[in-house]
Amino acid sequence: MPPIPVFENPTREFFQTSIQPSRRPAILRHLNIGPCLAKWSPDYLALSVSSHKQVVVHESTCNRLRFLNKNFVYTTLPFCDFVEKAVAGGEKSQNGRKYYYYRALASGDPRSSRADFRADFPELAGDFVFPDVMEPETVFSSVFRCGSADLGLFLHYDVMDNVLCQIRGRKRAILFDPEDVDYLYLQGGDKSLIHDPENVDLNVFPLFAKAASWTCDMDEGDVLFIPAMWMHYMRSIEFSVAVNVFWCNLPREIYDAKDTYGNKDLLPYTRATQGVDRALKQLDVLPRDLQRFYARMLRAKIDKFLTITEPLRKETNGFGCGAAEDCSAQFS
Ligand SMILES: O=C(O)CCC(=O)C(=O)O
Repeated sequence: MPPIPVFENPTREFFQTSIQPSRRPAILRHLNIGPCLAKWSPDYLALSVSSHKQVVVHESTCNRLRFLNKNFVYTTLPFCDFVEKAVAGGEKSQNGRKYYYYRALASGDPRSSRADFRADFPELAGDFVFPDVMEPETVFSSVFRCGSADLGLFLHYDVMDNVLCQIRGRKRAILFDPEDVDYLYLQGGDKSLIHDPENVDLNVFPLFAKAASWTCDMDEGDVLFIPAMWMHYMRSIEFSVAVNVFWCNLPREIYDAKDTYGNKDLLPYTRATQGVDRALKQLDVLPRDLQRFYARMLRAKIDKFLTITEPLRKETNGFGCGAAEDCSAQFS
């Protein structure tokens, strides 16, 4: 398990010239994220946010949320009731154990607008300072997240660079390099069939044994840089509050304009898959055995592409030193 390197109070320049181009995750420690760190107790949150605010949350009797083969329901609650339930989450009650997770959506129509923490939570906006690592004009969305203790959020990727600011409660983060995607059982989208990478049945998912998990336990105040396409699984150790900020690390026109969550695949890939579908359709006129023969020839082209395009990182950790431990020692 490679550890995720830690950087103490990196400047924006260091982040943009060294950490971000490495395309590796990193913990950024002691950045200024504002008074939320001292203020955001469950009571403060419940009392500060308007009692009229309704939120749509994930509710489950299971503490490892699965997106594919869903084991949760969406339920609408007043925000203050949600906080109370999330804090009590997992406690045995008359209705059995229930766990709660909230991923803020835009207060307007979430199908056409993106979450914007300052607009969605005006009462809390002054408490949170965006980490000063990305260019402000590239920010895509900012998402308030809150959930019960010991709750795992399914393994998935996003298509934009992201900083996850952990404000309340410790959290375990487990990430996977996009180079390991062949071992992660994606179902043609951003979610994996493996919902809990801490407990994987290798009889069902044997390739998972080849994937290297990048792990850290985040403390309150830690900011995790999650580069685009790095699969991530998060498990709160305690009642958890976080805000994450997605930004466009590539030119805007590369992204799907209909994306409001930061997880719709990039347009060049969407076009490429349409091209593959068209290419395979060309084979329809052939007998089945020849279709399969030529499909294999097409696959060989992609395999060749993968062998001639070297991975960005090989032996080094991308920060110009040999092992992540050396590097974190150098900068932390
Ligand atoms: O920590 C969480 O609750 C989930 C974080 C996440 O999925 C993200 O920042 O993209």
